[in-house]
Amino acid sequence: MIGERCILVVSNYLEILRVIIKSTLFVKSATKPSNYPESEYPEVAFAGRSNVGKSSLINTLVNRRALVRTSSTPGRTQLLNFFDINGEFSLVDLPGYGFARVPLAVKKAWGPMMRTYLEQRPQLRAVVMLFDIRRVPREEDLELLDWLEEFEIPTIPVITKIDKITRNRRATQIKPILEATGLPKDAFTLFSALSKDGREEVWERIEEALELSVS
Ligand SMILES: Nc1nc2c(ncn2[C@@H]2O[C@H](COP(=O)(O)OP(=O)(O)O)[C@@H](O)[C@H]2O)c(=O)[nH]1
Ligand SMILES: [Mg+2]
Repeated sequence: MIGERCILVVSNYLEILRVIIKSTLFVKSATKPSNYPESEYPEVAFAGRSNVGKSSLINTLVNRRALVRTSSTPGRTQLLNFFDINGEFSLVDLPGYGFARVPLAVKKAWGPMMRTYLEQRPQLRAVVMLFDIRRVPREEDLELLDWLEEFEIPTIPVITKIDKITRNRRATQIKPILEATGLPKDAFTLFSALSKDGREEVWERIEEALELSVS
């Protein structure tokens, strides 16, 4: 896509962390709307290429080491995985993309599966979109941003694995991400599952999107 990107970026306007994790539960996996959980809890989904750190981010947010399975052999998950948090809202681990050794049929199914979810999930309040600090965004990343724009879904852009890059090289590493996405630097939260940097800020933005009341 050429030209200005017009994404609804979620702010962290409140800067107060309110959510307390009382319970976490894997609900189910699904590929199509008829299998999505019927709950009407507000929902936030996590998207990005395989191995970018989606599952690690969710585990870090909820303080569980392995609520969501993480993997060093990426590309297997081609399902939407739904998690219930506190019986108040849902987090969804979306299927990754961009792993070379995935059958063509699986690759082809990804686009329609994602578009269908983004279009047909009214309780979806925001998508956390992850970018690896060491990688230049690729076609599917930009395609996803186009869909988020098209369906007017509030977006929380996150740059992950910042622990892999020394502090003084970060600006240089981030530049191609800013250029490819057309988003300003302050649209992104910098995150590390290792150091937990950025955890609070991601939560603040999720809360903003969920409009959670003080509990
Ligand atoms: N150093 C570092 N490694 C990470 C970070 N986030 C994820 N990883 C590692 O990257 C690999 C893929 O992570 P995973 O969460 O499974 O990615 P997913 O495929 O997007 O769900 C795993 O080996 C994780 O331990 C991070 O912030 N820092
Ligand atoms: Mg994963």
